[in-house]
Parts: sequence; C-alpha cells; structure tokens
Amino acid sequence: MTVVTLGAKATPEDIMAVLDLDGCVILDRLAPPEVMRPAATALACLLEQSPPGAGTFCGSRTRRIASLIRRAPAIHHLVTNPTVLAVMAEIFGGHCDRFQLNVTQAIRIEPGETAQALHRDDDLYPFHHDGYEVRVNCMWALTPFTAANGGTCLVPGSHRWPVERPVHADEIIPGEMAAGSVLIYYGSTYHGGGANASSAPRDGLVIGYALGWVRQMENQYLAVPPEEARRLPEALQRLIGYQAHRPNLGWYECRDPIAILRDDDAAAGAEDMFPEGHYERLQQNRTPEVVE
Ligand SMILES: O=C(O)CCC(=O)C(=O)O
Ligand SMILES: [Fe+2]
Repeated sequence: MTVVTLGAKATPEDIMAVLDLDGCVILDRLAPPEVMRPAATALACLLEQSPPGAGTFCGSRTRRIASLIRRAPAIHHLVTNPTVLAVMAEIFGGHCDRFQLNVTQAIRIEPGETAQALHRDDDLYPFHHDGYEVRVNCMWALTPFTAANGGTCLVPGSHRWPVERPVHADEIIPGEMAAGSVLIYYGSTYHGGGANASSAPRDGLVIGYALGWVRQMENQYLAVPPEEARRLPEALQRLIGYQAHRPNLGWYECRDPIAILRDDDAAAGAEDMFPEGHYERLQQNRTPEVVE
C-alpha cells in the first residue's frame, strides 16, 4: 500500500479516480519553484517568529500560523491553483452552488516531535454526510516530506470505513513528497502529522476547502476584514467567503456580501437569492397549509 503520486499534468479525472478509491493523492511538484519558493520563504519567516503550540493534538514541538490570505500574499497562487480548483469543483459541485476556502494554516513539525493521533478532519462537522465530502485539505510541501521528518501519515481507503473499523499499523503510510508537491486528502480519510526523527523542520501549508453552506473552520472575515478584502481579485474575495450561498446563507444587510466590497449598491434593498424553482418547491413541500 502506498499513497498514489500522480504527475503535475494529471487531469481532474485522473485525480478523482484515485481520490474515490483512496481518499488521498499526491500531485508531484504541482507548484513550480517560482511560485513555491516565495511562499515557502514568507511562511518560514512567519513560522520562525511564532511560538510552539500546546496540547497533544496541536503538538508541543509544532508551530502553526493562520490568517495566511492576509499575512502571506505569496500563497494566493496556491489557493487558486487551477488543478486544485477543478478537483474541488468535482468533489463539491453536486452538493453546493459554490465551494469556499475553509482554512489556511502553515504547520512546522520540529525535530523531536512525536506523531499526532490519527483522525478525520471531518469530526469538526458533527452531522451525517455519508456519500459526500464536507471538507477537503490540500497539504502543500514547503520542504520535502519524508517518513523520517514527519510527512503526513495517511490511511488510504479509510474514507469508506465505518467508525468501528480499527486501523492496522501496516495500513498507516507516510506521505512522502518533494517540495512544491501537494497532498490532497478527504475530510473523511484518517491521517495525522508524523513524528520528526530528522534534524530539520518539516514545513507544510494546509489550504482547505469546504462546501459553500457550512461554517468555515477559519473565520475569514476577521482574518481578512473588508478593507483588506477589497484589494483582492474578485475570485479570491468570493472564495474566502465574501459571497452568499443560495438561498440567503451568509448574506449581509439582506444582500450578497460581495456588494459590500463594491460601492455600487450600498443603498439597495433586500433581495431573494433563491435557486431556480426554490420558492415553488417551498410552497409545494414545506409551506404549511393554512386552515381557518
Ligand atoms: O501536519 C500534518 O501533517 C497534519 C496535521 C493535521 O492533520 C491536523 O492538524 O489536523
Ligand atoms: Fe488533520
């Protein structure tokens, strides 16, 4: 058993075929050095200045930093990587109008850190969603990921397992990849940070996406307040959450929040954002009959 690695030219169909079977896949050097190097340098500098974490899950020899859309503009190209966005559209497309950015987090696992407990990131969303994914993470390798330095450990295929199914030790596989590669793993796939037995830190960048109608893991409106968001391209503004999801989820002043980043319709009134046929379905299925 291995974590399947595909070349950077793999199509969304190739990638989906592996994800469906294994719940995880590595895309070898998807980011070219001219994109990866500035991102890795900016994040290494921020990680350097951040204190180590606390607790068995966060790790005491692990440093984490967030709010990276604002703090590290060099990652914007990774957030909007076309291959990644095409794969997210495949995964989430049938279950929401638009997917969204869920979380940005750089993680440095330092020498001597022990392995993180295996987990499903999905546990953040405590509702039944068999048969579809709520969140998916992309772990970009800022340094090489190896079995020795704490490369993320994965249990391929576990996205389909019932909770009662134990994990056998030989089913846990270290995700090994070159810098610039990305590991995509479903929220339902068991994984965890590895132990770092090497003498150098392992730096990774998590960029997570989710269905457009769940609460985001990272509060993007505090991380990127409107004054900052106004400077971003519209595609990124929408991805980080400055958009409503039909019908009327996440609206602001009864309107789609993309409007607050523009000055054009500040005075406009409330607006339905129902999908086609929604109101009719509401009337047929949900609106109670009113009797005298
Ligand atoms: O750092 C890693 O390799 C994985 C971290 C992780 O899975 C988490 O913190 O949820
Ligand atoms: Fe995790």
